[in-house]
Amino acid sequence: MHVRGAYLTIVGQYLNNPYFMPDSDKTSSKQGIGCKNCRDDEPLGFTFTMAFQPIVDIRTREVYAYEALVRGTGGEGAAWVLDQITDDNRYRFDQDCRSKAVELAARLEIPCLLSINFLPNAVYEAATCIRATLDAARRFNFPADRIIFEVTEAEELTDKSHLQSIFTEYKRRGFKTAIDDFGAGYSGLNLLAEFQPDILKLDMALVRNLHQDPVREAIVKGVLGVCDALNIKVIAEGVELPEELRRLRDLGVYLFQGYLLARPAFEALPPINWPDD
Ligand SMILES: [Ca+2]
Repeated sequence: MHVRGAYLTIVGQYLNNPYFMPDSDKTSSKQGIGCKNCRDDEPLGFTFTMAFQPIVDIRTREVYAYEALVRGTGGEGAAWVLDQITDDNRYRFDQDCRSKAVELAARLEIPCLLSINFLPNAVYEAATCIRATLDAARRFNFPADRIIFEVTEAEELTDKSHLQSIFTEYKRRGFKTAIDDFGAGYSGLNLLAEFQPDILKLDMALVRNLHQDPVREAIVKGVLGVCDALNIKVIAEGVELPEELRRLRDLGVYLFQGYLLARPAFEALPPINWPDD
């Protein structure tokens, strides 16, 4: 019986605040929504699309991945899109988000990884909820092993074993997994102790002004040590200042995302401002 009612979404960003994360779903414990809602062909009732923001490897000056972020078709921000979601359309929306991200990634000929966000309490059964993504990957000829699923820890996880089962299933299907916004949420190192993703994204709050902040630097160093020992890649997100990038690079980080490098681009792959040194 599917009673897990939270939703899965591509987590978008406000135009003026690229790192906006929506509040955890207040209706996440609502009962009675299940597989049927995914299968129904009810129209969504609104249209949306995606912007893409690169995650770059400064060692090779190549794009490591593009993160897909929801947008209105008229360029409206993520909040506008998320405001359209109701109990009746959220599963449809979840599935459409995945398909849309994969479709656009294929159309834009993204040659690297594609990163898709989801909220863990949104998936009631990993194997079922993954089917549409696999279908889209097949339909648009986008390899499943080039898809990363980012799960934010900004939402309190009431059931870590559930998240673990989702990640296990995703890995089994060949997807990559990432913990998003690490350091901003509830679980932190406890979450990491439960399972080890392929990738960890350092939250912008840890990145911000790290070059002037010995405390943040010490925390980041510790996290990097843990990730190194566990063979987890680290992405610094929300990088805005060259000094932040330089200090993180000196600490061993080489994957970066943020306004310093590129803003999200509407249905497009933006140019990248590579650091000078
Ligand atoms: Ca994200």
